[in-house]
Amino acid sequence: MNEHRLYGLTYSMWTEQARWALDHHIIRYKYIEHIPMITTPLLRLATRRFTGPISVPILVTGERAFTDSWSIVAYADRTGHRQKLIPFEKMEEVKAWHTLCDRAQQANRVIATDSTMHSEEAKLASLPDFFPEFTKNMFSPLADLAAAYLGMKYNFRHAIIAEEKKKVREVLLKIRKALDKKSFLLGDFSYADITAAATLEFVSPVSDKFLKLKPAIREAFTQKDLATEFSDLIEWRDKLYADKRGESQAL
Ligand SMILES: N[C@@H](CCC(=O)N[C@@H](CS)C(=O)NCC(=O)O)C(=O)O
Repeated sequence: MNEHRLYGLTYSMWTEQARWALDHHIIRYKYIEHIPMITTPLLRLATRRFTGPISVPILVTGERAFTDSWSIVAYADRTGHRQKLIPFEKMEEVKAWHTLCDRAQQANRVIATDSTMHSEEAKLASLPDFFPEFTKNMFSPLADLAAAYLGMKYNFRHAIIAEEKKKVREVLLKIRKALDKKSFLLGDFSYADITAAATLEFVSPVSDKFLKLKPAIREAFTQKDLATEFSDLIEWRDKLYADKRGESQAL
């Protein structure tokens, strides 16, 4: 079988949900970390898409490139032999959760980028590791540039944080209501649970055991108000990880 390559951003909610699906189905892949602005040409080469927007996660198999998390999860389900994450009879429902959580994830990205930009330590921690530690202070403006780039690319330069928080909160309320103290959103474990759990990464990041974050980034990604209000969901997410996440190939 051809080697699979997954391009991603370790800390990204979209990358995490794609990785979880591949790991669930025990599909082996080589993981390649994307660095916004810098490695975009690599993504274009790998996908042969030379124009238009491009983002990670991207899964490249021998013949094809899957360029968003939903299509990667669907591919994992078609290829793997373990319990389906998008069961055929629940496809519409699972897709609706993907779309809903995507809205909260986009809002979370705005909030996390803003709080990173307000913390000198988080800005330095967000710089790629190939910059030696002692040079990072010098390159701190690059973090501002990266934030401006993401703001332009994903159209959130003029976003209002309180509005974005409201969007996240609405989605979390829906997750709480649908869970209603159950273990899974749709009766059995499915991708709906994965995308909801990934959304919570930018409310209160999961243990380093599953997704390694530098302390300053962990702090910047934590929304203390929502983490407190939705501590029941964080508890649910932690249990889901403990029971279902298994070993990640990308750590
Ligand atoms: N709809 C896409 C969303 C992916 C996305 O927004 N990726 C962002 C994560 S922050 C990204 O690639 N950012 C880095 C860049 O644009 O270079 C999916 O489901 O995979």
